Amino acid sequence: MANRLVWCAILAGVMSMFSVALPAALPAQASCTIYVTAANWQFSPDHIAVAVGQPVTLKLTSVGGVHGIQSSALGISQTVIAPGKTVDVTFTPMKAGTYRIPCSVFCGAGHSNMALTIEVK
Ligand SMILES: [Cu+2]
Repeated sequence: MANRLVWCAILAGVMSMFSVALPAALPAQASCTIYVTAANWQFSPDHIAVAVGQPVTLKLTSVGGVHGIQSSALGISQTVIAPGKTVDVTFTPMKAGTYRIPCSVFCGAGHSNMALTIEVK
């Protein structure tokens, strides 16, 4: 399956629309929600992009197998993603970079290749 990129563009879009005309009206922290589905053995999307300083909520679910994410660099504590349930993870990325988050629950043959990439810019 090809990589898919979801760009959380709420804040970027607001800024491009209003930064010249209405700088004082910018919301300091527009929040952003991204749905991510785990399966054996891939996150979908497996590549998301978010903005520095913008709170992000990931809504995570699984359609096959038990998976997980964890990133101390991004402030995401160990989170188990189980089939048929949705778990929310909210974090605020503070440092630009590309963060590869491997599946944090051993899930079988494809486990070592399963990762979610979060690009912060
Ligand atoms: Cu997994």
